[in-house]
Amino acid sequence: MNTINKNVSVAFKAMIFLASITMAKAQTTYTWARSVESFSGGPGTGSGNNWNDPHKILGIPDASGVDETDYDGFLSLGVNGSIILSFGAGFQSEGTSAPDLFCWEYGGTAESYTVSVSSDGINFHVAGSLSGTVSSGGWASGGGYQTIDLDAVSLTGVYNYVKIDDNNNLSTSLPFKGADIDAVAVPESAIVPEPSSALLVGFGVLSFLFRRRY
Ligand SMILES: [Ca+2]
Ligand SMILES: [Ca+2]
Ligand SMILES: [Ca+2]
Repeated sequence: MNTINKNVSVAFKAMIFLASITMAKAQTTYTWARSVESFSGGPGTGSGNNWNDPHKILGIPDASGVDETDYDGFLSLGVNGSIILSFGAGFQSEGTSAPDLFCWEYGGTAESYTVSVSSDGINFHVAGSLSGTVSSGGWASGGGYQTIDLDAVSLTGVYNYVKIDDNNNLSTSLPFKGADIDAVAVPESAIVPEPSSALLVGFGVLSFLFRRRY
């Protein structure tokens, strides 16, 4: 292959690579809960099993199984159990009636739970309670999501934490008592961007130019 053809080939491969990154980004709609800040499991989930590991709530919905022999991928909160999650960045409502929080529960009928948000991880504001039939989530079959609109309850700040509290209502049998949460997400567009290092460098250059000129 001569040099020109080789350069064209390299450029073409680079274009394909950049296009694939752009397409992957365009398909990403949600930012998923990234870390467990605290977890207080209620009674009714046993111990040391698949269903009381709080990390099963992180990432994309992946709950699966049909009975106790193969259930996996969700966290059973237990009676009045509680978990606090973060997304690795602040998030805020979009200022419309569009959903701002998405909670995936495993099973066709979500056991009742309350969703709250907080800026500091200490003072939480109730955003709503969820229960009843879930909508198909497009990921794990057998479960689905329900949504919270922060604007409907005038929660328009920047929040860093989501708390989910089981309401001890319609609790299923041992060892799956309490709501069975598979995943929690905010829309990707709700994430409040941190000032990037490139932006900070840009401000530095601008201030240098202004200093020179004036
Ligand atoms: Ca909203
Ligand atoms: Ca349950
Ligand atoms: Ca999961």
